Amino acid sequence: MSLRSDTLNSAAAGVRRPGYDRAHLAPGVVHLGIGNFHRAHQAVYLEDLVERTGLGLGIVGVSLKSAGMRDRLMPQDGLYTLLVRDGAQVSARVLGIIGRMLVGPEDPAAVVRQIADPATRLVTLTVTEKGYCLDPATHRLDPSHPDILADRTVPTSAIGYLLAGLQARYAAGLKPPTVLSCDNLPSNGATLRRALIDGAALTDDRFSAWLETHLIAPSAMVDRIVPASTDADFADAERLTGLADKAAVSTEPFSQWVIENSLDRDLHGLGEVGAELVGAVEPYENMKLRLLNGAHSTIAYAGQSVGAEYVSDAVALPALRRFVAAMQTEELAPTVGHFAPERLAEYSRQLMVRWDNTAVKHRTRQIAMDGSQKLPQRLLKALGERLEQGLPGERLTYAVALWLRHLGGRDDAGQAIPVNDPLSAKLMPLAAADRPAAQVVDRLLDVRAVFPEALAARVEFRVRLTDALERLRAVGTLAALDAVGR
Ligand code: CS2
Repeated sequence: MSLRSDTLNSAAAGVRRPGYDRAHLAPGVVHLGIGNFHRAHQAVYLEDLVERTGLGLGIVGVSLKSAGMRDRLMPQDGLYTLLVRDGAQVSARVLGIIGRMLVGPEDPAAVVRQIADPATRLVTLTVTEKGYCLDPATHRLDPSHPDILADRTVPTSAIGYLLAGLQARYAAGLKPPTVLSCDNLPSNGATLRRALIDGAALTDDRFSAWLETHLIAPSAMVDRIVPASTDADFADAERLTGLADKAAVSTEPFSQWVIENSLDRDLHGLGEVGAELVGAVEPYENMKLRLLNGAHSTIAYAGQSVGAEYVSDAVALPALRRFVAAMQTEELAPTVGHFAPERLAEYSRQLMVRWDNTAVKHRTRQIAMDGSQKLPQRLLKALGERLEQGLPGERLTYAVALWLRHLGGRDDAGQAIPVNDPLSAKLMPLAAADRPAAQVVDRLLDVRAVFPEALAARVEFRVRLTDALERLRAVGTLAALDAVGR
């Protein structure tokens, strides 16, 4: 039997399921970029909020690219199983907060109508770093981005859909909904707001000024490790609930959502279901983007070089584990600020425990994607700050070298590895494994979309980065990392 509204009551006893009447849900939240992360993170908080407050806010999930998620979820009436895995333990819960799904390319106007609908109070986004169509170094909208150009004809990018929906609200004399970025970008709310205002100004100054006055876009830090679903997830969902589920998603026990408290007052209830509402999100973002994501990218590139398929395999390699822990403690934590050193040390320790969770099958290949969009905020900012202050940044330099090596498309054994990056056509030839390291470094550091001028201009950094790349190539990833800082 498959999971559906009319079979839900047959779910195994003890499996938590929607504790509210789904028939009373009305679309109130539009989510752009509906994937596993949204379904294991924001959707859980919203489900809890609805259950607790009776606020009938359902989610309309929007896929901006393919129909896959809709095709799996809608035959199940939007229901899906969330598995929480902690080592050998796994628990299952069925969520029902997603009431509708739209697929952008099939019917762009329907998405625009949904955003424009006065009942839509909140638009959330998980479209990944590249989905914002920004210049990765400056984080300002790139007006020459192919998707932004395509938006002129038909909404294509998340920015394009939002602008079309917001413009319809403007024309109708309505207020905009709150927009809430849930991606790993620094000051993600302010960044999204700026991108929308700049995007509007490309065609209509008055609309842009209206956004400047009315648009509320809180920044938020989101954190939960959510891998792509596997057959084991589908099998476990069925075993635990008694209902077959082709949309099951699995995650870790940890979850965190820190939101700037300018959020819509009705949604303050999120604070009662585990979200933290704070005056300034930036310190939390800094902590997470650097200590978690910066280390994550490092683990991913090193892991890809040595054939470690999952994060838990990679951090089990003593040389890599020591290197990452030392990079967090010695080089990243001191750049975070705001929090007491003990808190940052505890956060880093806790991260290692999360990465050790072998039941969470998080592929290094997945994290290695889109490095050009990730490195600036995850590693380069901290490195630039340290060098600026005359502090050493040797491990961070090695982390950058790991990425350059990755772009060469070969692992330690000389085998081809996949490189998935929107700039790969440009970057891969520059980083080819048979080019001299000094040449790779010179060419890459000239890529202004990734490396800020101030960092690239540091001669000593150039020399050290070249050395690091040479060492990685000469002795292999683990031996090279093991020797750093000893
Ligand atoms: C990861 C993140 O794929 C990646 O780049 O670093 O998705 C990471 O798993 C999340 O930010 C954890 O909250």
